Amino acid sequence: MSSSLPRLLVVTLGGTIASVAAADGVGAVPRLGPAELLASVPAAAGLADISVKSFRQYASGDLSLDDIIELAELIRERADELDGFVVTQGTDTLEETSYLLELLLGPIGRPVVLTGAMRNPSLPGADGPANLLAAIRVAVSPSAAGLGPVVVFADEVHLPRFVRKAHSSHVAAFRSPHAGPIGWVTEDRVRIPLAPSGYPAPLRPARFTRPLPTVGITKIGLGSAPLRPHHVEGLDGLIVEVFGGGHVPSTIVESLASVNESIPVVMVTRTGGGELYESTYAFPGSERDLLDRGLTSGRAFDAAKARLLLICLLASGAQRPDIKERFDTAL
Ligand code: DAS
Repeated sequence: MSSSLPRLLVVTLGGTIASVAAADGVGAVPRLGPAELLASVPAAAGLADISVKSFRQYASGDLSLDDIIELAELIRERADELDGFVVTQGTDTLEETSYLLELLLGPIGRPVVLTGAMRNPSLPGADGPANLLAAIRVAVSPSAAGLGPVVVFADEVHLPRFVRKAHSSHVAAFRSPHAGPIGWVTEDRVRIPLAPSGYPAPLRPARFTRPLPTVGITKIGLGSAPLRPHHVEGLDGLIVEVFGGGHVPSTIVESLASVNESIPVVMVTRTGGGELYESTYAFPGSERDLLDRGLTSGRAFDAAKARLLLICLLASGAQRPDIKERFDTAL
């Protein structure tokens, strides 16, 4: 007899949520598969007809862009036969994998929910089971169906374009500067009262140039020296984390402008929040100066997400005006 429950695919990629003590007993390594993760949340069986896929077994820093591109294809291929997807992985790169999935999938009419854990299953107060159960609740909730991928963590629902891992060890490590969480889970109730005003057209990896472009990130600090050619050797694009609303020491402006002549340079604020200015200051090294010299404003993006967006745009063959336009409109 076929079940009337929503059909859900749980895809596991490793991370703390799947980690157990290493062979020598020191530290934890990803080893648990989906069946073991689901065994920690018996209530899930009453919520969905769950199938599983062990996709990767990595610390999340070892996931590649191609891993996530392949995951996006898997989700796209199976979207017709399933009602939702849950992806479990390490938290270190969750803010990036979720955003890459948002860029590649957009809202595909099926919830795609990413989660993980800050404490592995052997630690007191392990948060994996609670996060997994909350993620499953969101993935079977009609309120998530019209959205693109979301991150569910510590009972909050976050949009990938905003979410950041903002603490190295707290269980509530994820925050969304600018927007805050768009929803929450309380007991068995999923509430998503906020939704983005739109999604740009999904990017098509089938059309990406290979190998994928290489985009670096440079953070400007007090007294930073001008960039030299070897700093950008081999790069196809550069993200520069600048002071405040869009400022750098006046001594490095020429070097940034010169790098921007050969590869696109996108600036983002190093403050962790807020959008760059465009017409507030006019001193050498100000946002106005840098924009006049052709640098692209990363608007309110953080460096990690700006890097992913620039990689995808360059891989799609985007030229400078397209890149500027996408950064201007992507949030
Ligand atoms: N920081 C660990 C985690 O939270 C490791 C990883 O990201 O895989 O899962």
